[in-house]
Amino acid sequence: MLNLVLFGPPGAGKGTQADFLIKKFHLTHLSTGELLRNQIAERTELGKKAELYMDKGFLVPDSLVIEMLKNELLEHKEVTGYVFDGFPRTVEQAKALDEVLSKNGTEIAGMLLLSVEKDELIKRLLARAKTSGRPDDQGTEIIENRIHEYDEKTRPIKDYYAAQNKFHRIRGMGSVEEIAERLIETVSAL
Ligand code: B4P
Repeated sequence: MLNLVLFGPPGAGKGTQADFLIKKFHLTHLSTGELLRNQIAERTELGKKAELYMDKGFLVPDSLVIEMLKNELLEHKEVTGYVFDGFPRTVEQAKALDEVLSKNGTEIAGMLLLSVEKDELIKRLLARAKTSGRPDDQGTEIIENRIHEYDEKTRPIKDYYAAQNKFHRIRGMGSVEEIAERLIETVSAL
């Protein structure tokens, strides 16, 4: 199996680039942001709890997200690999992911950090706000919260993967196609 973690601040292009990786390497896309938005749309208990955090730009508690991810992995046993998009977002989540993958006899092959300047992140998310309808894209205050959560809770995961020699930084500025080429080159060399 080829399991990749696509990593980066909000607006780095994770969702955008995941599409290229799943096509090129025949992988399954697993976005916790998308799963959570589906839960909210379906008004499930999990969705109602998650919404309280997401709408303000805060991370959803680990226990909720880890449980949801485990259930999702159980549903897709016959896959050739995953692109984990937006998961893990805390060291706790990274450890839980390693545990569940190792129980299935597999592991993360590489963690790919899309590196993008803060001004550009805000510009992209405000542009998306016009069409996405996503409450967490509406306004710089919420977007700043998301970036702050990333800096405080998510960025430290970099060291977790670096210690396993799995960390790769990719420049996330430029056209979508240019960035996809950089990613594909890195993954091909794993
Ligand atoms: P996500 O859905 O993961 O949202 P995100 O971090 O903003 O990334 P997204 O995929 O949307 O943006 P992208 O960079 O692709 O999470 C949303 C929320 O869910 C979180 O804030 C949190 O509350 C919760 N959550 C999710 N997972 C969680 C977890 N594991 N633990 C706890 N909470 C969790 O793209 C952004 C925009 O940029 C797009 O409009 C795109 O078109 C544009 N873009 C991309 N590449 C570009 C380029 N090269 N040039 C110009 N624009 C570009």
